[in-house]
Amino acid sequence: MSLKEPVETPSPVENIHNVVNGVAALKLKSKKANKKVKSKRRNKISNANDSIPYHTFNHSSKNYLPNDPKRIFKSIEEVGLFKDDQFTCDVSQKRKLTAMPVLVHNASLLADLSITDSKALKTKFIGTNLYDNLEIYKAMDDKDLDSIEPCLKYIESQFQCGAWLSAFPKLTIVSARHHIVDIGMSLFNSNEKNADTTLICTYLDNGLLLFSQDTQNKSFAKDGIYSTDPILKKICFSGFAFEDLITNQDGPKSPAFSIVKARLDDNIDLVLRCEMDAYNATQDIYSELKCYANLKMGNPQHRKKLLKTWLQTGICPESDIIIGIRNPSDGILHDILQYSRTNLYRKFNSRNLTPYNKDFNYNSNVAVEWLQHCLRSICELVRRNANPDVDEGPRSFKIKIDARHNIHVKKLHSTPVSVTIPNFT
Ligand SMILES: [Mn+2]
Repeated sequence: MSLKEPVETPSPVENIHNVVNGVAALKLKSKKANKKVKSKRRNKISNANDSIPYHTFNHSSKNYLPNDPKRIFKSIEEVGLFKDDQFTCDVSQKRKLTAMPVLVHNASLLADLSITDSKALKTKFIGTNLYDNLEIYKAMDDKDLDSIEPCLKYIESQFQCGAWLSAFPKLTIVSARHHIVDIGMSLFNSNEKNADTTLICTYLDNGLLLFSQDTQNKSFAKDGIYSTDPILKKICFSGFAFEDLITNQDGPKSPAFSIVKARLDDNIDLVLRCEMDAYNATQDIYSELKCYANLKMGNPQHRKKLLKTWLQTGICPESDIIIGIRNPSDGILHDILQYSRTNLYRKFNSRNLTPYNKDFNYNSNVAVEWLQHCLRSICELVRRNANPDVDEGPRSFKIKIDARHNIHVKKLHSTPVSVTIPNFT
């Protein structure tokens, strides 16, 4: 069953504009030319090359909550690790123990323990003040945050040994994970002031499609650790303090990444850079670490937060989720909760919760369907506008997912200077 949200119709002004143009053209052209104009006009109305309207999005009901929601990708495989400018295809357990922050032993055992047993393991951490010494933490700068260099290193290694095969219309999206998460979350934005999600996509003739941030979008870089609000900043940096508390790392702390190759369908692959918080050596999986105030599922914003975490952990190698619960006013750690992805899903998409009547009830299945729709639409819009037969060199497009969830493409005159073009192509 498909329960649809109201369908957006094209704005009447646009239609009238097209009709007026058409009528003007009809008056001026001979009888023979009329036919051509008419069919051209029809094309323009029904099949604009530069956008994909929201009503083409087919999705399941927002109240459909299966035991296990859909998977995002057909397949996903970890293909490399990256830290301190070093890339390696070695993803063995041994390598992860040196390259990644490693979850402290007690925390790595939480998954298998009863509530009583886990309480004993947690006591060492409970009561820590996560707001102490926050001045030692520093956020990644914009460039590092968005860098796809680790992905390009992997692709280059495949090119060199002849293992990289790609041909139009097949595209390979190359991106930092956060863009994929943001695209997926763009459906659930009814409470946001700037509800447009924008992105720069750069098409290369070898079928790579590089995603990068749109630095013109004013909403970018103003939230979280980039906020100028001191209280908000404190709350965000306490996440770093929680990471430090329950992980160990060889040498100075620097971001560690897992590189994954995923397949959406026969025409779209992805190579993604995922920053990993911790490697759980007991389970041989990763752990995504979060630090939140007490979670209340009656609060829609909390459900949204967990949906985002659930989506994020579906776009990387297998991960569970460990949440530090702190008191927002004094930063004291109260509890540590461990969830598998499935258990997290069952918490915020529980059938026992009163459905939220906006934002698709933060439904995970709909989120997966939306993300797939967006990735396919972006690739389709680029294919329509890239002119693959002409070797034009890299060409960049601005993608916009607007507040009404229509997806638009605009070809840019040149590739922004911030976009790194690989030199092995
Ligand atoms: Mn995290």
